[in-house]
Amino acid sequence: ASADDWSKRSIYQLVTDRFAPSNDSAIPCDTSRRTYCGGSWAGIIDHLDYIQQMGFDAIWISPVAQNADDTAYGAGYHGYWSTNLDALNPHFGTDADLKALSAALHARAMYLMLDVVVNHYAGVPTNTTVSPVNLFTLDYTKLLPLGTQDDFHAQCFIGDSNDQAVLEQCWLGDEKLPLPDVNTEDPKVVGTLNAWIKRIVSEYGADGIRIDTVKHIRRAFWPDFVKSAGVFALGEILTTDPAYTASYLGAVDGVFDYPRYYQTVTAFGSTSGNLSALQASPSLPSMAPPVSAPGRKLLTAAFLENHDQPRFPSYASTDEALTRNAMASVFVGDGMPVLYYGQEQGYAGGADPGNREALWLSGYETNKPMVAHVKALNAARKLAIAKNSAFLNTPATWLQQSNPSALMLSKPPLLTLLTNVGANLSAAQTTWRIPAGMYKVNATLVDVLACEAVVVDGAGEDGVTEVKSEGGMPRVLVSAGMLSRKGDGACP
Ligand code: ABC
Ligand code: CA
Repeated sequence: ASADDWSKRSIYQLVTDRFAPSNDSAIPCDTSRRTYCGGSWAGIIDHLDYIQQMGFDAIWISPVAQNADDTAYGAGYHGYWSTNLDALNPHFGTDADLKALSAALHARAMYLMLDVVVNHYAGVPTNTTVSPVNLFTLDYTKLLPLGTQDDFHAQCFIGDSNDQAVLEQCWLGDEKLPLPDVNTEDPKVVGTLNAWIKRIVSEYGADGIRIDTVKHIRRAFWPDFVKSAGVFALGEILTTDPAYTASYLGAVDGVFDYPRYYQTVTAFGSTSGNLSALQASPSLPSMAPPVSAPGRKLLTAAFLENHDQPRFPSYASTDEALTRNAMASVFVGDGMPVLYYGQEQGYAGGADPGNREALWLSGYETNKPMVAHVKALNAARKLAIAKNSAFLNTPATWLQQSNPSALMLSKPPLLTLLTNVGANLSAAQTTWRIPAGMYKVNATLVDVLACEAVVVDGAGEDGVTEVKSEGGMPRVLVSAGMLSRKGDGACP
């Protein structure tokens, strides 16, 4: 599938080992042990209804290659510690299981996104010395299909460097678990990796790929790799800097909007969060493409959580209103929304590995307010895509508010009212002001989260319409006439 196809989708990100075991076996899972808990590809197939009924039409699964099992930091249950790209991770199932998952998704018109790691492998040291020349000895013959020391960059750790050459050619990891950095300058290695991505995409019918550690490989490596994949490629560039993120456009087809992630957490992470930074920061899709990729549109993926960051409620603690606002902002703005599994169940695990809880312990309960919230947000986005052909290509804009804890985001036909006032309204009450002239006086809008009508009365100062928040909750408004009477979609 292409970038355009993907831009209309909502993605559910899951950690394969933690989403569902085969045959629904009730396995305990202690995240602090950093080892396998038993999730599998067959388990995912059994719970596709759960994902689809929330309105998702794509899933992103953990990297599928064989990983290191015994390291100083446990096992590669997350999939990012490859040892052999040509073998599947046997903990997740068989070749037939992965193909069956792909087929089951396609039968539902859902997409499969494979996560791919080519920057590094995991190297379990066979001896460690303090010598600065040769920190440790690794058995490179075990790292396949490469297999020689020349296929890797010389040993050095990135540490906290911002030097681009160091980021690209030194190693992630540490002395206890080095992640040998692939020599992606070597044409033979490049050829092997390009052939590999082409093969796995076609063999498992992937519709797109999520590329790990994009900023750790030279930009010029990526276009041929992406072309070999032949499907949409979404890149992870872990940074707070919008311009740096945008500079990877052309190298990959789309990027995770990490800068916006950080601002969203700052804004909604507490009732005293700074909303103006979020409002003031440039939106990636409205930034000019780099000179290397003239005319290219920057497709982004928006998210509030992922497997590398503490879950949002671990900051916003018990205030569910803050979580609801932050989640809403992901779905109604620019970029494909990505929801990290467990958000819908209110999981609150902190930093990795605490944020990788087993979902089966929740019982996949669908009768929960947070699940309903996710459903309503997906429905609102789908409605917007259907009603306005320009929705996906028109960057969202913030409308000025006088209340410092209120935000208003316009991305027609959606008008979203956000607040970080929190659930405790005794502290303050949030009122949003819809400017005069945006809608006709007497027009009826519907908040598709609460399924409540809001009449544009123009009765406030300068003809504004004042809308109040209930319990610090966000509102997503559309014209009443857009809602279907058939009971499908938003506010059935
Ligand atoms: C785990 C623990 C570690 C422990 C280690 C042994 O085990 O988290 O505490 O020391 C995989 C596993 C992890 C594992 C790592 C390392 O491997 O999933 O559980 O760590 O063995 C991707 C994947 C990620 C994966 C890898 C490695 C890469 O999404 O799941 O991790 O295959 C860098 C990379 C980024 C990478 C990330 C984990 O590391 O750039 O691609 N993600 C700064 C740097 C970033 C750096 C980040 C690390 O720190 O600029 O380049 O990311 O946290 C500030 C933040 C900073 C932040 C800046 C931009 O903003 O506080 O951390 O970034 O505000
Ligand atoms: Ca590298």
